[in-house]
Amino acid sequence: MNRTIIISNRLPLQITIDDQKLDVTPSVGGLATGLKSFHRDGDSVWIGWSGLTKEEIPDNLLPEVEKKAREEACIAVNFTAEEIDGFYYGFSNRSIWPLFHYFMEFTEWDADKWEIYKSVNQKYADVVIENYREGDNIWVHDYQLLLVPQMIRDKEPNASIGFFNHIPFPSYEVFRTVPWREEILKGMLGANLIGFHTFDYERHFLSSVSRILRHQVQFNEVSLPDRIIKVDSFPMGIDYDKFEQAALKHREVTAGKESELQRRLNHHRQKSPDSKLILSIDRLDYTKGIANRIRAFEYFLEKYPEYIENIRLVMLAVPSRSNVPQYQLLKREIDELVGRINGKFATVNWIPIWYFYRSMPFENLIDLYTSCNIALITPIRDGMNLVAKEYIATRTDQTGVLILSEMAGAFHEMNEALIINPNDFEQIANAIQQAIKMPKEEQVRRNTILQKRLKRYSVEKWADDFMTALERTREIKPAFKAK
Ligand code: GDG
Repeated sequence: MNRTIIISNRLPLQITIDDQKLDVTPSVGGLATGLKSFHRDGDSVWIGWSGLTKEEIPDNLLPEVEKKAREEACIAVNFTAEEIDGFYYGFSNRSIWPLFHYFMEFTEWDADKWEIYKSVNQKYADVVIENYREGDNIWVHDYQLLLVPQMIRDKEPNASIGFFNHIPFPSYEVFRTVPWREEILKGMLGANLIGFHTFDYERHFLSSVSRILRHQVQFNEVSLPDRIIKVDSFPMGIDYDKFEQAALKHREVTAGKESELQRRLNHHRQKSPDSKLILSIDRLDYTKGIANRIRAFEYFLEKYPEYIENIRLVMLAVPSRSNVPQYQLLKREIDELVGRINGKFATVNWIPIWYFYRSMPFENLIDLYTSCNIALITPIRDGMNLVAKEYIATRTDQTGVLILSEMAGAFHEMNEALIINPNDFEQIANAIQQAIKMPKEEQVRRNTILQKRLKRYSVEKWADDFMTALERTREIKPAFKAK
C-alpha cells in the first residue's frame, strides 16, 4: 500500500517544556489512542499540532520540538495562542462540537472565529501539500479540519484524500442552522472517500449534501460534475490485543507489587466481597452525560437503599477544554453533585463516589477496567465511545456488565450490553440492579459474544478497511463520472 499522510488537529503525542527541558508524553483521547497503532505499524507520517503555542516555544527550542516530533514520524505544526483560541477553543469547540452533538443551546456563531478556523485549516492543508509525494494517501481526521480536504484538492487535484469524522453528523434540520453550511459541506467533499462511525451519521450527511448543495446523491455516492465521492460507515474499533494483554499481565501481578490504586481497589473487594464497583471514565464533557449519571446513581441509592455500603461509583473525569465556559460550569456542577451525594449517603465506613479529576497512566486505567464489576457509560451523544469497547476487552475472565447508552455510536455493535436511555433514571437504576444480580453464566455469555466481535473488528481492521476503500476510489474512471 502507498504511504499515508495522517492529519489531525493534535499529534498523538503531547510536547511540554519545563525550564528549557522538553518532555514528550502520549496524548489522551479517542482519536489518538485509536490511530496510534495504525501509525506505529505502517508507513505513515502524522501531521498535527504539538499542543504548544508559538509563544510557549522559545526560539532556541523550536528545532528540538521538530526533531522530537520527527523521531515519532510526526510533523508538528505550530500556531499562535490567538489562532488556537479562535480555531480550537472557538469555532471547533463552541460551534461545531456542540451543534454536531445536538447541544444547540451551547452553540455560538462568531464570524471572526470562523475566519480563524478557515485560515488555520489552510495552514494544515499547506503543510500537507509541502510534504505530499505523488501516490500518497492523505487521511484527514475530524471536525476541526472540515475544510482541509478541498483545500488540498485545490492544489493537488489528483490526490487521493480520505476524510473521517469521529463525532456524530447531525440531522439536516440541525445542520442547516450553520451560517457557513455550504462552505463546510464543500470542504468535506474535497475528499474521495468520507467515513462516519455509523450508518445514521452517513445518512444525515448525505441528506444535507443533497438538500443544501443539491448535488445528485445515489445510494452512497455523491456526483459532482468532475468527480464521484464515496460515503460510507466504518465503525472504529480498538487495539484489542493491547487491552487484552495488559489485562492478562495485570492479573499476574503478585502481592506487594501492585500499584497503589490496585491495592486500594483490592482492599475494597476483600473487605466486603459482595460489594460492587461501578466504573465511569470520560473526558469531562457535557456530551458524556456525567451529571446525569451521578443523578441516576443517586436515584439508584434512594430506590435500592439495601446497597448502601455495598456499592461504589469509581469515577474518572479527565480534564478537557477547560477554558471553554460550558466545561468550567460542568466541572463545578459535577464537583457539587459529588460533594452533595457523598455528604448525603456517606457512613463512617463508606463513601458512595470515588471521584478522580485527572488523567491517569495507562496502567491505572487497566487497574480500573479490570477491578470494576460494572461499567456505566451514559453519554447524551457520542460519536462512538471507545471506553465501552476497552472495558469489554479487559474482562479476560469474561465477567463484568456493561451498561451503555443508546446515544453512543458503539451501541450499534454492542447489543449484548444493558442498553439504556441516558435521560431515563428509572431505567438506569433498574439496569444497575440487574447488573448486580446478573448470574455469572449470563455475564460470560454476553461478554463472549461482545469480545469475539470486538476482537474481529479491531482498530487495525477499521484503518485497513478505510484505506482499502480509499485505494479503490482511485479506480473510479471518468467514464463512470457524472454527466
Ligand atoms: C472522540 C469521540 C469517538 C480516557 N481517560 C484516560 C485515557 N482515556 C482514553 C480511553 C479512550 C479515549 O481516551 C477516550 O475515547 P472515547 O472514544 O471514549 O472519547 P473521545 O475522547 O470523546 O473521542 C468518540 C472517538 O473520538 C474515536 O473516534 O469514539 O465518540 O468523541 O481510548 O482509554 N487514557 C489514559 N489515561 C486516562 O486517564 N491513558
